Amino acid sequence: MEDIRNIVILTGAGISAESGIDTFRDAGGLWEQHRVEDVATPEGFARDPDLVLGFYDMRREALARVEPNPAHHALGRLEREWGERGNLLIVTQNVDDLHERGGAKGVLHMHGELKSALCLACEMRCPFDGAMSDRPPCPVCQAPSLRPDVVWFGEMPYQMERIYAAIRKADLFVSIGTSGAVYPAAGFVRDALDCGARTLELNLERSEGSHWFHESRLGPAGELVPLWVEEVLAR
Ligand code: BV8
Repeated sequence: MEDIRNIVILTGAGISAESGIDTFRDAGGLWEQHRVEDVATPEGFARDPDLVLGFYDMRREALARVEPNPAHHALGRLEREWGERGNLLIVTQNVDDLHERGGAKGVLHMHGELKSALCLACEMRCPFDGAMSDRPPCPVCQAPSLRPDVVWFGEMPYQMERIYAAIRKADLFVSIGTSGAVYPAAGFVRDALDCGARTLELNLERSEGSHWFHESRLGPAGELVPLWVEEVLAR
């Protein structure tokens, strides 16, 4: 296999599924319990802020009851041990903190984070845990104007230029636990291909973008990711 120096990894809800966090599109997933339009759009928030704040409070609170799984720990190990061989960037669509709790440090949360708050009054972002439903004051300006610091449909994902710069230099693009249903993340594999990277998918089932991957390995992330990390570190 050709020399691999720069790796970009994209993760989705599937990497946290074995930790007990609902995915979006699997049976019983989050989008079966709530309409996207009602809880993950600016319009939904404007229409019923209590519903949206409660939806994210419930998900934030659930975080305290779950643990990172072997897939999160394996990526933390890969990041620690990849070292001087080249660059490694973990981009996640997930808003949970399981990558960090699994030991990864430089994770790029392109859709924001449950444990971050955005103030609609002063536009500051700050770490946040607890509930927003009771309208706590912004730690910076004290206004009761916090919203979840997550990227809703129709909003621009974070740090896109940094992601594209990493993809342009990537030798290997690995997609883990994502359905390939949401853009712009779902398009990254094509950008990676256009830049000459090898593309690998680790997923429970074939995703919507499977045909863009040189290789797809199907199975639970908790099994596939540690095996893949062993393999890539042993090269
Ligand atoms: C934007 C954050 C532009 C908050 C989320 C028509 C065509 C193309 C695009 C569009 C279109 N109409 C609208 C759009 C744009 C839209 C979009 O893509 N819509 C889709 C539905 C068609 N995208 C946007 O709006 C994005 N913004 O485009 O802005 C712009 C331009 C200029 C100026 C301003 C704006 C913003 C998208 C972000 C939305 N926010 N979430 C929150 O978490 O609540 S999206 C949400 O779904 C998640 O964050 C996640 O990112 C995303 C995808 O979900 P997945 O992570 O893939 O999870 P899913 O359940 O779908 O799949 C799980 C997978 O895991 C499955 O494949 C399953 O098999 C697998 N799995 C399960 N268990 C395991 C497993 N794998 C391994 N092991 C297991 N154990």
